[in-house]
Parts: sequence; structure tokens; C-alpha cells
Amino acid sequence: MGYEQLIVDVEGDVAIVRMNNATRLNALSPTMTLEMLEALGKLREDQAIRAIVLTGEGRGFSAGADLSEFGEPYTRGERPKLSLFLKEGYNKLIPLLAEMPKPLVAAINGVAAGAGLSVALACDFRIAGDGATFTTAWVKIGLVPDAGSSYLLPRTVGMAKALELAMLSDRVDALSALGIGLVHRVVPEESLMDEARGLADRLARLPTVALGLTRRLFEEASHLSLAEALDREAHTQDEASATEDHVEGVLAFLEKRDPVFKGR
Ligand code: T3D
Repeated sequence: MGYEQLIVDVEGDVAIVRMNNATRLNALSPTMTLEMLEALGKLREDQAIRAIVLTGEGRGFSAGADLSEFGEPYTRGERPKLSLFLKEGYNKLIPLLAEMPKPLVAAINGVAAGAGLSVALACDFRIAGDGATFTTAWVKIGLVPDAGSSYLLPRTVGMAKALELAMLSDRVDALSALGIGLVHRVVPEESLMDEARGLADRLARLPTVALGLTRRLFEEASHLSLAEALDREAHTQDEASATEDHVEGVLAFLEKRDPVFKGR
């Protein structure tokens, strides 16, 4: 199906999702947010897809909320309740990404700001082009971090750095982002998609169910005591060991051959 502000390409078992509102640096308009919910929801259910790359068209990854949507009501003196938009939009999109049962790679091709940064943070891997930049942006328009960044940013870079980024909202370049652990890798802009695609291909060859459960386990464990985490590990190991891929992994080891995982 065609989308207005999203391009979805499927190449083998990898889906490439491109945010496509390029004249506004892929600002997350309500249309794009709804389309992402729909497209990513379908990819989540599609057993043939085993990894997803998320990127932006043009020179931006995503500049966050589409501020042009605010202009008219604010000029008229209206004050729409932002929580209503958040609950219908980002508060559905971010969990959809963060709980995706297959790996997500953000290929950050330009600026990631505000909720655009949140989208990147909700992915498993962040590969940045060497021209990418990052800014929390919210404080510059008198807002607080949303779209999950109050949760995801401190967990990614630590509380002290997260507060600095959120309060000062400086624009951070790709190498600085690498230095604080905001991204996993920085690569030349021209090879960004090849690198992201290569990583996605590698991830798509791994036991997909175990990858999704690993992410879920880490998320759950961050709220648990050690005793509770051990218990969750035991239950989750029952889920992982019920897969064909577990049996294949063990047999391949014993037979001294490479495993062929099928993602089930
Ligand atoms: O309920 C709710 O929805 C609230 C939720 C809030 C979540 C948030 O994400 S709040 C944060 C929103 N985002 C921002 O405040 C960022 C605004 N943009 C910028 O600060 C800068 O554009 C950037 C730092 C991202 C990039 O700067 P630069 O110099 O590389 O590009 P530029 O020239 O500023 O932008 C290029 C064009 O994109 C420009 O349009 P023009 O002049 O060429 O017609 C600019 O207006 C447009 N653009 C950039 N960001 C947005 C945008 N248009 C709409 N919304 C944007 N967020």
C-alpha cells in the first residue's frame, strides 16, 4: 500500500521504512505518525520480515513534532491540550517500536530532534552518518521531553548527560553522539544505508524470537529486583527454548556446522 509521508520497501526479509516529509526534515506530522503506526504494525505481524531499517528521506532523519501544525491554532489564541495528541500518536508509536519483536536499526541520515530523537532511541541500533546531528529541542519551545525520551534518554546516555542534553538542548554532532553512547556507530554518509542494511541482514540471520525476547527481558529487568529478574529469565528461557531456532542452534553446534535460523 502507498503512503503519503512514508516509503516502505521490502528487500528479502528486511524492510526499509523511510520517513518522507523531506521539506520539513521529516517532521512527524499526524499523517506520518498514523502511517508509521499502520506500516510498522503490519511489519510487526509479517513473519517473513526479520529486521527493519528506519531512516529519513533527504537531509534529515526527523525534526520531531511538525510545528507547522501548531501555527494556526496558536495564532488564533487556542491552546490545544497536547496530551490528547500525544496519547493518540507518539504514545502508541514509541511502544510499537520499543516492543517490536524483531530488530530495528535506525539509519540516522541527518538531524534527529525532539520526538525524532525519541524514535531513534526506541530502536535497537543507531547508526549515524558522519553528518548527522542530534538535539533534544523541546526546551527551545518551552516543552519537556516526550515520546518516551524522559525514559529512553537517561537509560541510553545516563542521567547526568541526559539532563544536560535536555536542559541545554545543544546540537550534538555524530562523533560526540558516539562518545556519549547515543549512537552505536558513525559511518561516512555515503555508506550509511549499506552499513545499516548490512547490519539488518546480519540480524535477520539470527534467531529472531530470541532477539525480541532479549530486548523484552532487558526492559523488564530494569524494573525488577535480581530475584525477580532471575525468575523472568527462567520463564523467558522456556519461551526461547520452545523455538525451532533453539534446537537448530544446539544441533548445529554438536554437528560442527553453521546454524540456519528460520526466525521461529
Ligand atoms: O503534542 C505534540 O505533538 C507535542 C510534541 C512535541 C514533540 C517534539 O518533537 S517537540 C520538538 C519539535 N521540533 C523542534 O522544535 C525542532 C525544530 N527545528 C529546528 O530546530 C531546526 O529545524 C533543526 C535543528 C531540526 C534543523 O535545523 P537546520 O538549520 O538544519 O534546518 P532548518 O533550516 O531549520 O529547517 C529546514 C526546513 O525544515 C525549514 O523549512 P523552510 O524554512 O525551508 O520552509 C524548517 O522550518 C523546517 N522544519 C524543521 N523542523 C521542523 C520544520 N517544520 C516543521 N516542524 C519542524 N519540527
